[in-house]
Amino acid sequence: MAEDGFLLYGSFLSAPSYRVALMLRLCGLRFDYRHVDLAAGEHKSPEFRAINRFGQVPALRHDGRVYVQSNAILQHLAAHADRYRGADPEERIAIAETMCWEADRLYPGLTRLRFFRRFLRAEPAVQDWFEGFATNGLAVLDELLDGRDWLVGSAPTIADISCYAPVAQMDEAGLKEADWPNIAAWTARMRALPGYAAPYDLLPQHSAEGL
Ligand SMILES: N[C@@H](CCC(=O)N[C@@H](CS)C(=O)NCC(=O)O)C(=O)O
Repeated sequence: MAEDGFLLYGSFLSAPSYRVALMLRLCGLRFDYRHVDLAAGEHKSPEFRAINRFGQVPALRHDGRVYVQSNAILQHLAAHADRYRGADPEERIAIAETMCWEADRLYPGLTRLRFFRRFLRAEPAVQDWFEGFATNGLAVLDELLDGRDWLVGSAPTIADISCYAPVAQMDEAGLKEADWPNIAAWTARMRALPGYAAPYDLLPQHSAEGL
């Protein structure tokens, strides 16, 4: 177990796994990592269901407890590290609101478009439907970032880290950051944060699952 006592279960293909790894990295917290083989169905095994009752990655073991659901894990880490958590109660509510929206509208569209386009190579009508869902989410994100550097308050928070993870893989969904100018400027700011690492640089790849 890493000195800081964190063990992350995840997959290099998974944006929610990446967002937890990125938060740990940005907070300077060392962690051990265990790959969960989604293609082999390892996440549905009784052994893994005993770790995460929802049968999903990521999960984070810390201090004798397992934390699940990536946005809830970010909240735990923000409180633990006292980093990226917002300046006051008003900002913390706005952060929670943004992260609920992310899980509802941003992540599902982007991740499913990526999955159906890149991995399943689904028929065009399916890809088109998910492209609409994904681009609606991106349009809202672009508006939220209009005239501001960060999603909430005047400094980066877990709301930014949450939203950044699926956006970081949008090229794999066939979308270009450059088409959303406020998003493109914000991702540049995210990539300049001390400790930042890109998805495939942060989580070891397991080539058997193929990219
Ligand atoms: N809301 C969950 C979503 C996690 C999620 O969708 N994980 C995917 C991999 S990216 C997964 O485990 N999929 C398998 C499944 O849901 O059965 C979170 O944020 O942790």
